[in-house]
Amino acid sequence: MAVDLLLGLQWGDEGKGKIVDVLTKDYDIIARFQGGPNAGHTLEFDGIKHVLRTIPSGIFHENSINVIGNGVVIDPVVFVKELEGLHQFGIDYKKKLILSRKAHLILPTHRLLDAASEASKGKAKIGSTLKGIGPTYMDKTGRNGLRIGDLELDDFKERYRALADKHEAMINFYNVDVQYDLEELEKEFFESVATLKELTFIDSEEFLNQSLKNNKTILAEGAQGSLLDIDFGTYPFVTSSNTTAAGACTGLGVAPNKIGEVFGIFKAYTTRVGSGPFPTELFDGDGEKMAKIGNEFGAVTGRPRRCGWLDLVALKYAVQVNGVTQLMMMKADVLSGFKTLKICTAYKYKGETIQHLPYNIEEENVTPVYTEIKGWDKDLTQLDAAGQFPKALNDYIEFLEKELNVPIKIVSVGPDRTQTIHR
Ligand code: 2SA
Ligand code: MG
Repeated sequence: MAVDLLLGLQWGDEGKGKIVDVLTKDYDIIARFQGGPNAGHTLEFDGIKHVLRTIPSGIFHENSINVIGNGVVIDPVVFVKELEGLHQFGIDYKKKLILSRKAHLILPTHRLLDAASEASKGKAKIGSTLKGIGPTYMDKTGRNGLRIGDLELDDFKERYRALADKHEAMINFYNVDVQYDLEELEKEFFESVATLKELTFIDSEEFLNQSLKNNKTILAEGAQGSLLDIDFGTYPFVTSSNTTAAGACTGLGVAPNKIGEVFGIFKAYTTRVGSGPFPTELFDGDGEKMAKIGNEFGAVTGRPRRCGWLDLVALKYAVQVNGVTQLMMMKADVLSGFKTLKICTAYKYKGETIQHLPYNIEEENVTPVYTEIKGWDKDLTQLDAAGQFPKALNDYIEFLEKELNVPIKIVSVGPDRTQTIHR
């Protein structure tokens, strides 16, 4: 058996939560391998909207086991709030949620450090979600971090204190105005830790590899998107983990030859939250229309998302880095009513026309070159089979498939589970 991957190919918010929810019924195990509460996977069904942050989307399915892998960073405070949300919906999460002992902990001071770092950067700030992601991964690679397994040690409190004291000194070093009441934050942290300890902690790489041997099916659920990858994204405007396919190997402890299908999810257009380059960004009525019809506001911070045309240069790059085997195009319905659709098929870069993603994609270096395609008027939200697609939508899909050389197997035409069309 193999581990299938589900990855976002743009800057996050591609709609992974929805697809993982559609796919999970086919898998025994759903695993998260990177990121943490900076993710916000929105699922909608039976008229109710759920936002998951660290917990895998399979939690809503009766029989799936949900694993939080070693590559994830966990904030006990946010995590316990998420558990409370699940409890309200009558979900018995204790039986089907397990955490890797090697996953790192986000401390309250990591969040404060995130805020201090951002404040110190002024206009050059990353636009982070302020969840403490960067500082936690810094402590991981700096070999100072605390892990879920440490919660089982007798001297956890002392270890916590030593690291938190160091963080406080660092916060002071930034010399910016960050207000906080650490005592209050720590009270909340330790209360949440107590609840967290009621869950099952495991050596997840062992569990996952044994499960593969026992013919269990596993889906690894990515968070954020390929262009936010710490190595391959638009550095430094990225997140602090590997969001691409290789991150699933290191974040779960499964070997590359155990990876099966790689499902790549993209929006029919492009969005980005936070700072950083975005060559096809729109500042006109078309961009506003996408934002309004697509309801483009961040699931975590509520920030409005920047919108623009589909960037095929960037998408090809993501397909290549991840080895995508099947594509899923989300939010096709949002593009209904545009007379003409544009697809960026090349960049003008230093006087040349190029078709790959260069080192520098800042506005001053890159001008998108567009191919225009006729739009469609038809409302797609009520459709239930690919046979009902308007011709112009089929043309759009076929153009992308030809350029990307990967089949588009799912087209999403609305937020609900049922608005998912297989091709
Ligand atoms: P951080 O907090 O250190 O990871 O922020 C660094 C940059 O990464 C961006 N970022 C995101 N952008 C879009 N979506 C994100 N999460 C999704 C969501 C979840 C998803 O909110 O719906 O699709 O998996 C996300 N997380 C981080 C952030 O804006 C900074 O630019
Ligand atoms: Mg999202």
